[in-house]
Amino acid sequence: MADTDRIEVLTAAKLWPPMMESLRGAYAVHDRIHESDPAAFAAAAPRIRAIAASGESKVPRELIAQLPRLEIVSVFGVGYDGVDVAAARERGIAVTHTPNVLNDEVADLAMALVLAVSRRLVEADRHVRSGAWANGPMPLARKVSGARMGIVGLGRIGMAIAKRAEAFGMSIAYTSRNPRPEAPYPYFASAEALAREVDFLVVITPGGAGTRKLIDAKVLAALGKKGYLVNVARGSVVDEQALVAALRAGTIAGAGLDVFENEPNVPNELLALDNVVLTPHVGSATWQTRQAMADLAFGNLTAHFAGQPLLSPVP
Ligand code: 8YV
Repeated sequence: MADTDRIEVLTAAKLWPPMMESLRGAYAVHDRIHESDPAAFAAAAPRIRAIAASGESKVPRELIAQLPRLEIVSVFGVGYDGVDVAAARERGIAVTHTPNVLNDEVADLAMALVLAVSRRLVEADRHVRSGAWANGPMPLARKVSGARMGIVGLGRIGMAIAKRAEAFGMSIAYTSRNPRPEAPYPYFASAEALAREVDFLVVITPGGAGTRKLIDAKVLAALGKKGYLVNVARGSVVDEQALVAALRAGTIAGAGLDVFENEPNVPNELLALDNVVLTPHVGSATWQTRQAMADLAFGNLTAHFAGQPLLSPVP
């Protein structure tokens, strides 16, 4: 039962336990009762003043409408495509996220997936463990150093990926909604035009309606049978059906995927393919980075309820 002297907070995700502990230390926390316990939610809703969400959370207009005292949605994650920001703004509800603190981590994972899929690391591990090595060597891999990388979405994380790719002697080009004059890389107006010119297409653009299925069959065809796709953004940005078809037909060479359309469900066709490396949305998942994200997400709530400026409101 909530202690009503305390500010009441609803969580909209299964949050990282240390983050949960911080929240419980400072607030009366209702853990996802809107999903699990309609009666408890109906009773608490008039008192709830904050939502603590994750990058994958859904905070739709309908949920916001049920919370008359809601003041802030604090997202534990940089992506906030699941939050109806327009609905929040209409009511003057603040929305915050955790930019910057995870740039390095997600960029590291993007490079790890580039290397893993092209150098066939997961297949190679299986080759050793299964004893297949005794029967012969692995098929050859694809060289990464000096290859051409195309980045879809040259924001903060995209720039961190570019910096790493430069250290591998890769050439870099990008597409994004608008060119970034300060970026020293060639700009392409579309993902399709970019895909035609690169060996690795790395997707790190925000999710949401504006980028839904941006990477479609045409873009994959342009990437070509020697090209690799890496997605560390949102599953919604890639047409997963088209990707499965391209991988099965050999229209592209392979894919490294950290995100999927309907997490945690991954299409069986993907599970069956050797030319893909799959990770379970772990872009920011290290102790160090999750702690930094928790500090920032919690810090935004603290600042708000202390009447101080927010640390990292969404743009
Ligand atoms: C998640 C993410 O927030 O930052 C994002 O946008 O997708 C991730 O960092 C994280 O998995 C917490 O759920």
